[in-house]
Amino acid sequence: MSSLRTKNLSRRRFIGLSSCALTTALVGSQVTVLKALAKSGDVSHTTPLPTQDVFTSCGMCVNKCGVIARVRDGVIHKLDPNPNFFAKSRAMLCARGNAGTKVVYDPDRLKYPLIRVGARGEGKWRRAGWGEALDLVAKNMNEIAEKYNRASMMFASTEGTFSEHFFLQLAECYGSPNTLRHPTLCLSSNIQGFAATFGTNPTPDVRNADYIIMSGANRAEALITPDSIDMLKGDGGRRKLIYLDPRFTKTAAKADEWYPIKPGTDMAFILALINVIITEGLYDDDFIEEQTVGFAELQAHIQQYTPEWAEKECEIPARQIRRIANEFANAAPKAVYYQGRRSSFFSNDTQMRRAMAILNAIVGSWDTEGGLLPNQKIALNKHDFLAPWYDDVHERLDKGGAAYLSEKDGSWPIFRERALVAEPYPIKGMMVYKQNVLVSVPDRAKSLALMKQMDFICTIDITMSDTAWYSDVVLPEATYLERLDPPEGLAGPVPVVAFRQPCVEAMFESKPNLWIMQQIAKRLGSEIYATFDFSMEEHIDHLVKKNPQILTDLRNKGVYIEKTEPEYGRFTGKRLRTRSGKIELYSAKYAKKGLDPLPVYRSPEPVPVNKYRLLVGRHAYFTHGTTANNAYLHDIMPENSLWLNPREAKKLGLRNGQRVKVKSAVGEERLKLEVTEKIRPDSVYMAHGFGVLSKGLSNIKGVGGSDAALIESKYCPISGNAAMHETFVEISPA
Ligand SMILES: Nc1nc2c(c(=O)[nH]1)N[C@H]1C(S)=C(S)[C@@H](COP(=O)(O)OP(=O)(O)OC[C@H]3O[C@@H](n4cnc5c(=O)[nH]c(N)nc54)[C@H](O)[C@@H]3O)O[C@H]1N2
Ligand SMILES: Nc1nc2c(c(=O)[nH]1)N[C@H]1C(S)=C(S)[C@@H](COP(=O)(O)OP(=O)(O)OC[C@H]3O[C@@H](n4cnc5c(=O)[nH]c(N)nc54)[C@H](O)[C@@H]3O)O[C@H]1N2
Ligand code: SF4
Ligand SMILES: [Mo]
Repeated sequence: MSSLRTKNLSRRRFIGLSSCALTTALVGSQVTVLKALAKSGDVSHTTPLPTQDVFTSCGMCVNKCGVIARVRDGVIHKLDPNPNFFAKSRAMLCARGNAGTKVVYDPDRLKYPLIRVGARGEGKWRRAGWGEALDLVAKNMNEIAEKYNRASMMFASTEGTFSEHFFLQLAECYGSPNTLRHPTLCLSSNIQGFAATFGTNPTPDVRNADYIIMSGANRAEALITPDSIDMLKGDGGRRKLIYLDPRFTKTAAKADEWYPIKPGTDMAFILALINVIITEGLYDDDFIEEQTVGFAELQAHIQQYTPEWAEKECEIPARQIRRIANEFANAAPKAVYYQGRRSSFFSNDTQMRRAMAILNAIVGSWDTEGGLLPNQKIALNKHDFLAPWYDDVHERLDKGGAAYLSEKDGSWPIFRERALVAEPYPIKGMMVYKQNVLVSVPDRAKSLALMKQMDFICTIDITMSDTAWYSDVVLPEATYLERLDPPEGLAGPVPVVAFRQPCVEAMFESKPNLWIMQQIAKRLGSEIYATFDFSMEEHIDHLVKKNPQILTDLRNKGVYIEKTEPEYGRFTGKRLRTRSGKIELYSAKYAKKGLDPLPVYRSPEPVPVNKYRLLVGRHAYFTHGTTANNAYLHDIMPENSLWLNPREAKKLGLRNGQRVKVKSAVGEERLKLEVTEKIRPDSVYMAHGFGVLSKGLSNIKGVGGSDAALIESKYCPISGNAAMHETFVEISPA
């Protein structure tokens, strides 16, 4: 095994082989490619076939697991897990990670810059040269700045590529504060709730915890490494996993106990656990005394939340709540109430996450083996640049829309609401990088309306996503297996640094994001370009300047790691990044803002008669709404269906497999019905990623229904995080 840079295959030969392979790859599988190669005469039968094993990181989801790409004859033959990456990915590649080769050799991938010629969304395109396409982007950006304001250009992006940084740099240098990042569709409430309590969003030490409660975190399907693997470690019955989900998921199947909790009531369950732990004196006295503030206030506040009260809300029996509270406290500090990642469930999500944080704190599950660990990353040298100054730029459009709105991430639902009425100013241009707005932001009709009012839309993607389909210019980025991407520290119980190096030459005319950003910057003027005047190699050298060993290890092992086991007690005697410097059970900061300083329970809106609550969530084969068209994954799951409990199906006279109409206040979709005991009678569920608008996704066009078209736009008023489970739907035969 060796890195790209140390192989003896000459570059000239490598390029020759790969370009031959690549034209063939367009029409068939890798096998066809290899056969064609063998026949083409390019491959000499007297010399052994060239072989390369390239260390890189998976780009199929946020986890960035370590990969060894097996490159044969200039074609990526197979992707294997990198055992050196054990600390983060436990030497695993999931189904999606394995299917990564199909991202490169996908006939549907974007090949050239495209310029729209028909009406928006009509799908009529003209192939353009990079020069022409980039000129058009820069021209429109300049016009919007002149006609309106620099803030009238919005920049939507999602992490997962390591090089989103350059896109954000472009936004900053152009002079727009309006960056719309994925956290408000994902984990903003989590970050907010835990940071308000601990000053950081901690990492659970799942591997060493004896008792884990997971609610709204389906780790066996919604993979987060290393948690997904670590939670499965049963050790002679020592380990207990309690799981709460309105659906019987794969995680439920792996758990010791599963409770089909009533959606939106987790906070009642958690508050009741706190109530039992406090009233029965099961908390960690010394820890609370030394490391927390506000216990007296919590003690008084929690009296009302008895298990008997909670049972009526969450439908988990009071005696089970008492037992679980006792078991949890006895296992502490090796006990975690697992905070999960996506917290775009209900509008009370930040306070629900606060309750989780408080529960962990009162049993001392903090900075200790098997508990919550302060978030840590291996720091790299910062990339500083001097952005041009503009006198007349507006503040964020969504400013003040939520109590703690992130300046960098914004809030998609709030932003779009204001943009649609041009209040306080119009939004006229849209740059999109690796975000699928029409699929990932609830209430698709509103996103379409937003796009309709734009003077200009440019999307940088690897495939013809719905958002690309509705754009004016579409720019093809090289896929993650074709790019050199900068090193990045990944948080975890054991932090690591990962990076990407190209396994094959970028196909067709696709280009890495840094190059695209540089070319746009060049056209926007010398002051902006000055901040981009470096090569990726120079950028990487800069990032590892303080510790060049990082790069050496990345090249030789595919990962940089400083220790193999988690470190505990790092914060002993140190101030936390909260106002008091301690864990804030009672949040004085929230009180001052007029927010509940302790979590106050409010019942979710009841499900109206003849309606169902729509739930969304992951499944193991796809990443968000993005990978359903991947040929390998499509094979495993060709379409989505609507889960409905048999009791309700009978009531509605519907049968398994029939097509149904699902109608919410904002949309209507048709898809197949799946009658299953795996869901509560008051809820329905559908997987994400189907019902696409784009006709450039051959495998899934016209198949299944879109959840984004049905979900109403609601959000948490503290974090601005979207609330995706507050939509009710009616079901009828299609
Ligand atoms: N395979 C795969 N893995 C992924 C991703 C992916 O797209 N595909 N995406 C990654 C990303 S970005 C994220 S944010 C994470 C998301 O990770 P998770 O948040 O764990 O995943 P979800 O499946 O979105 O939601 C979890 C579960 O919550 C349940 N649920 C709904 N309402 C309630 C409720 O009120 N209470 C409780 N207790 N449960 C409820 C749903 O039925 C669902 O099974 O996954 C990451 N991992
Ligand atoms: N209905 C519903 N909506 C949701 C969720 C849900 O469960 N249900 N989950 C929410 C969550 S937790 C999250 S994190 C968000 C995520 O949603 P998004 O932020 O939209 O992210 P993705 O869906 O991962 O990818 C978006 C786009 O990136 C493109 N892409 C993939 N790789 C590359 C690359 O290397 N370069 C470029 N330029 N583009 C690339 C894909 O083709 C896709 O069009 O969705 C949120 N929205
Ligand atoms: S969890 Fe799967 S898709 Fe995500 S980075 Fe790891 S291997 Fe890739
Ligand atoms: Mo997410």
